Amino acid sequence: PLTRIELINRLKEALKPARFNHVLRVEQTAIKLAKKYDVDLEAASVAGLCHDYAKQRPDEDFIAVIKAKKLSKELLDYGNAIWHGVVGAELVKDELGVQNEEILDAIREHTTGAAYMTPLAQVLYMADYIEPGRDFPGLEKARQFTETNLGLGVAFQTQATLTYLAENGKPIYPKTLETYNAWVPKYR
Ligand code: DGI
Ligand code: FE
Ligand code: FE
Ligand code: FE
Repeated sequence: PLTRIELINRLKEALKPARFNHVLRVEQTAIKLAKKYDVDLEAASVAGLCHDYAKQRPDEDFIAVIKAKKLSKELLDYGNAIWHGVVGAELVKDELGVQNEEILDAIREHTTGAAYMTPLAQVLYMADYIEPGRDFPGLEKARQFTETNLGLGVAFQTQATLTYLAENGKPIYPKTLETYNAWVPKYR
């Protein structure tokens, strides 16, 4: 496997500076949350660094992977927002050599969440949302909830994201709805 420094060099090549800096902040936030919630720090680092590896790839790359790996055809109805995690994890595996399936699942789920998420996947989902470069209404609440209870943070983000998608008439990926049903009623 690549060392952290080697991974960072690969990410620097793959991403624009703003996205690269986001990835470094997500890594540090994920490590901080991992310490608090007793998650493997090395896994949190790799997941944080690699989660947006594929974000700047052209649509054709994702479509090629969906076909080559026979991933669900319903994926073709979506776009980069969904593909860069779900399909991007395959590129992280094949191009960066990350083999740990728990890390790959955390990357797959980092945008949509999932009904069942490991503590690592929850840490990545929240680190991406609350990293220090973010700025949106509700961010301070999201940070406080995440400090209080990781699941409460997951529920808060999921409710906010679904509300945003619905208010703006955006397509909702079925897994995003499953995440909502699994997490939001439980924490209200
Ligand atoms: O890649 P990042 O910008 O760091 O963050 P992300 O991967 O969490 O992406 C967040 C975006 O993804 C946000 O604008 C909402 C969007 N998103 C999340 N769930 C869905 C979705 N977009 C669509 N169309 N459908 C979803 O279910
Ligand atoms: Fe992302
Ligand atoms: Fe996110
Ligand atoms: Fe991100």
